[in-house]
Amino acid sequence: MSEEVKKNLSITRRGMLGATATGAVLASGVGAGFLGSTGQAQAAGGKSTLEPGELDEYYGFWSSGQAGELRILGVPSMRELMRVPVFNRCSATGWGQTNESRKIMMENLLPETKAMLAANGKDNYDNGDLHHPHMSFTDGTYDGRFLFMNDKANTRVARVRCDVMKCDKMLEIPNAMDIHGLRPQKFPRTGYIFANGEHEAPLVNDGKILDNPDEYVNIFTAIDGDEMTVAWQVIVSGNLDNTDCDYQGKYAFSSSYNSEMGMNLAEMTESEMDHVVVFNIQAIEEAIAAGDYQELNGAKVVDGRKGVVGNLTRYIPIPNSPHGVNAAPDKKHIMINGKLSPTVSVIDVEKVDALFSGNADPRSAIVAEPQLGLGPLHTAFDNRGNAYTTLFLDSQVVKWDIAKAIEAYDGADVDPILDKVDVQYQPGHNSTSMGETAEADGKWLVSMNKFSKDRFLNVGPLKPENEQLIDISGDKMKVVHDGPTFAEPHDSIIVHRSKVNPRENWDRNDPTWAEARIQAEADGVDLDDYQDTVIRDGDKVRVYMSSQAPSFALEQFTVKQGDEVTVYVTNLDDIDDLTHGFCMANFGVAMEIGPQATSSVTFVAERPGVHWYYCQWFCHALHMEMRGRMLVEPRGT
Ligand code: K7E
Ligand code: CUA
Repeated sequence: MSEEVKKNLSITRRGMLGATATGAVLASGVGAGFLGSTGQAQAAGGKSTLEPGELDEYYGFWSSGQAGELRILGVPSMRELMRVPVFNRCSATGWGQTNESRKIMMENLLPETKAMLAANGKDNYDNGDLHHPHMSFTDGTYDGRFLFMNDKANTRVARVRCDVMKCDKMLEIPNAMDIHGLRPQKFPRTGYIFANGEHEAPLVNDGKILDNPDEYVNIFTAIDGDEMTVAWQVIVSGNLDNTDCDYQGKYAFSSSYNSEMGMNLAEMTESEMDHVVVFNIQAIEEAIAAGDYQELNGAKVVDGRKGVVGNLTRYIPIPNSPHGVNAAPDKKHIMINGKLSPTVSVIDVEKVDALFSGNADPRSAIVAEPQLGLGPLHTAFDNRGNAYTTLFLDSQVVKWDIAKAIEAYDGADVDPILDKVDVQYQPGHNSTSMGETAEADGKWLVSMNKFSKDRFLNVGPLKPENEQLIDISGDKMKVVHDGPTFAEPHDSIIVHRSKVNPRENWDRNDPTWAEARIQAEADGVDLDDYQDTVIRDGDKVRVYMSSQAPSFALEQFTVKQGDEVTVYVTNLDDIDDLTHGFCMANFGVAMEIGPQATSSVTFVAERPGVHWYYCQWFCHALHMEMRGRMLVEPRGT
C-alpha cells in the first residue's frame, strides 16, 4: 500500500473513531456525573437498571468454576463487561495459544506434571476450575493491584494484573492436592496468598499407599503474592475447604469438612464435630527462619498436625462439615459456616491469642453460634453490624445481627435473625459491595444460586445458574434482579470503581512480550516501529509485522512446507479500543493484539498453498480488507 493511501485511510480511521471516542467520553461523563451527584440515593433506593450509557458504581469480579475464566461484571446492572481467560483456552484472544500466554501457563508446571502431560500428547492443561477470585489488599481494603484465584482442578493459583486485566502469573502448587479455598492477606498488605489443598493424600504420594489414612495429610500453602512463589507450607490433619484471615495479620483460618480423614461419604460425615484450623503466621515464619522445616519438592514445609507440640496451629472444634470462612468488616469476628449444621460459629480473633499462649479450651474462641436455617454455606456483611448467610437447603438468604447473636450465646433471650428472603434456587456464595473489606458499604448483595430451574426460557437439559441482586440498604432485603449465568460462578467480589483504574492502551515497555523483544533485537528488528521483516533461520521462520488499521505491514510472505513459523504482530495503533486480531485460516491459529501490544504465535506450516490471514477483531470500516497471504511452497521446491 502506498504511503499516501495509508495516510488517507489512517485519517479516515481517526475521523471515524474520533466521533466514537467523543461519544464515549460524553457517555462516561454523563454516567459519572449522574452517579456522582445522585448515585448514593439511587443505590439506597435500589435502582439496579442503568440507562444506556450510564456506568456502574462497582466492578464485580466473578469466578466461573469449571469454565476456568475470570469474569468482570458491572454492579448493580449485572451486565457482563469482560471475560479474562485464565485456566481455560480462549478462541477470541488466543489465550493458551500465543507464545506469551503459553509461557505464563507453563513456566511453573512441576516436572512430573510435564511428564504426565507429554504422555497424554499435551504440553499444557486445557481446563481449570476457578472458584475464588480475590483482590490484593493494603491496610484492610482493596488496593487495585492484582486479583488472585485458585484452580481446584489442577492445583494452581493464578494472578491477574488489574492495570490490563490479563493473567500474568500462574503457579502449580507442589505437595498439595487440588487448591480450593484462597484469600489474600489483608494486613498490612498482600503479602501472602493463603491457599487450601482440598483433598488429602499420602505425603509421599508414590502409589504405594492407598488404604492407610494415618499416612494421608493435607497441605496449607502461603504464596508470596509479589513473587508468585511458594513461601511456606503447613501439613495439617483433616482436609481443608475454605479459608480467610484476620485484619491484624496474625492468623489464617481454614475449615475442614473431613476431620475424620474418611475416604467415602459415610466415613467423612461420621463425627459430630469437625474443626477449623488456625494458622499462627508469626510462629510459622519463625519456624521457617530457624530452619525448623523439611524441604519437599522445593517448598519449605512445617508440621502443624493435631497433636504435634508447638505453636504453629490450633484446631477449634466446629459442628459437622463447616464450609465458608468469612472475616467480618468489624475486624474482630470470623464466621465459620456450618453446612451440615444449621449454625454459623463466630470466632472472636481477640480470643485466639489465648489458644496459643496458654492452655485455653479451643472452643473458648467461639463467641456465638446462632441457628440460622438449613445449609449455611457462606456469609457476607454490611457496615451496620449485620451478616447475610446463604442457606443452600432452604433456598434463602438470612440476615442476622452479629451483636445479638453474641448476646444470645451468652444466654440473653434475643433472636439475632432479622429477615429472610427466598432466592431461586440453592445459593452457594454471596457477596456484598466492598463486604470483604473494612470498607463494607451495605448497599448490594449478590446471591450466587446453583440452580435456575424455571426462572428462564428453557434452553435444554443444561440450564443456566441464577445470580440475584438484592438491595440490602433497607431493613428488609429485596431481590431486584435475576441474572442467568453459565457455569459456574462460585464466588465474586464487589469492588467500588474508585479502587480500580485500568489502562486504556498497553505500555510498549510491558514485560508481557519481553521474550519477543529479545528475539527481535537479535534479528535486528525494532519492535516499536513499522515492521515487515521475514527472517529465515534454518527451518525456523520469524515473521515480524506491525499492524495499523486497516492493514498489516506485510501483505504476503513465503515459507516452505514443514517450516516452524513464528508470527509477531505489533499493533501500532494508539487509539483507545482499537484491538486487532491475527487469524491464519485453516491452521487453527488466532490471537488478539491490543492497542500498543505485541503478540506472537508459532505453528508448523504443514499445508502447501496460498493461505489467507486476516484481522479477526473488528477494527475499521475496512476491517474485512485487513488481510494478507502466506504462500507455503511444497517440500523439495
Ligand atoms: Cu462454597 Cu468452591 Cu467457594 Cu463453591 S465453594 S459454593
Ligand atoms: Cu484490524 Cu480488524
